Formats: sequence, C-alpha cells, structure tokens
Amino acid sequence: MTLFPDLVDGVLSESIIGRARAAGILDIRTHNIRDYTLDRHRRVDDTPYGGGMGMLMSPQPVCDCYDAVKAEIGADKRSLTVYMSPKGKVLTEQKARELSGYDSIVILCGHYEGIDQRALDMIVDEYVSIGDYVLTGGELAACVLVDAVGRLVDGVLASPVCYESESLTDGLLEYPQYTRPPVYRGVAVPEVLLSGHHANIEKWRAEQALITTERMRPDLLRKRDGDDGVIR
Ligand code: 6GU
Repeated sequence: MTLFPDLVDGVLSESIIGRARAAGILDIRTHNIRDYTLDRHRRVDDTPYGGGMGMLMSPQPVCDCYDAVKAEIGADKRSLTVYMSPKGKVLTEQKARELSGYDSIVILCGHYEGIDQRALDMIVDEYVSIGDYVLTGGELAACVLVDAVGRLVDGVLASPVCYESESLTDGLLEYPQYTRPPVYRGVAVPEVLLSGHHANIEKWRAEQALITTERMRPDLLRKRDGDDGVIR
C-alpha cells in the first residue's frame, strides 16, 4: 500500500525477485492508496491538528485501501500487516526468516510526515525499520523488506544451500570467494581452494568466516545465539 506504486514495482521487477514473480513463486501486488480517496480533488493528505510542519496522510484512503487488500487476500490466509517506519524494530536476518513464514504480508508505506495515528492503530500489527537513518518514505524500505523476505521463500533461490552457507545465516559473515584465473595481477587464489581437499576447504572457510566477522563486524560475534564469549 503506497502512494508511489511505480517506484516499488520497478525495483521488484528486476533480478531474482522479478524472476520469482514472473514464475509465479512470489505474488507481489502494489495498491495505490490514492485510488481509494473519497476526496473530490483526489487528495490523500491534510495538515496536522495542533500545528507543525508538513502534511499527514489522512486515515480514510489508508483504511479503505486496507479493507480492499484484506478482501483480496481472503480470511483463511495467515497474514501480517507491517508499517515501514524508523520507529520500528530494525530488520535483521532473523526477523526476515520469521516474516517468511507468513502466507501474506501487507506492507504500508507512509509518505510526507507520516500517517494519522488512528489509521495505524486500526490496521498495523508491527512497525519495521531498515536502519537508524531517515528516508523520505517507506517505499525503498518496503523493497528492502520484500527482497530480504522474498529470497527466503522456497523456490526463489536456486537451492536452499544458497542461504545455508551465506552471510548472517549462522550469525557470521561469509568467507572470501575466488574464481578464475588462479593468478590475477600477481595475486594467487589461496592454495587450499585449489587442492580439491574438501575437509580442508570447509575448515579454511569456517576459519575465514570467523576472521572476517571479527575484523569487519565484531559486534555480530557477541550477538550470536548462545554466545558464551568464546570465539570458535
Ligand atoms: Cl522503514 N521508513 C522511513 N521513512 N525511514 C526509514 C525506515 C523506514 N527505516 C529506516 N529509515
């Protein structure tokens, strides 16, 4: 649900998510909140009571759009309504995994200075942020959410192995990877990767994941599930 459906559709029509949509694996629909306004000038915003800067999105078009979306989803689906907002909990891989378990997710994008609180209280289950900075609207954040959650849906990636070994799945960053040629501008690929010795390669990758995480994001090591402070 957005005032800028073309922005969202453009981003989510490319690459892996775009392909999954074309293949019918992901059903992603945009709904223009403006289509639901009862205002004769098609307005969707108004000045805030009590004064202050900017404009607020009015409750009527938001709630009527929501009713139409819910009718489309049907009552039998396990569905969650998320409002993209810097007030929300910051999106993590764990949160993305949790959201990927729903049958459908309704994402509400605000613009201008936000949305009338009554509409939010009536329809939103959860607020989600994508980081501690402010965007001009929720659309780009919604695209980030759909990308992060969509790729976890069965059939979107080539193989489940794609997310078993990658960054953050086990709370660690990914080990470095190399392709041909074996020497590029005088720099050789680590010897062990050319050895064909799979046990040694696995051991090297596990070590490199730890080293990379310690060097780039030491905070992630302290946050791992069941962390006892020992680096292994
Ligand atoms: Cl979800 N929305 C907006 N407007 N700004 C943000 C955000 C969301 N997450 C981080 N900044």
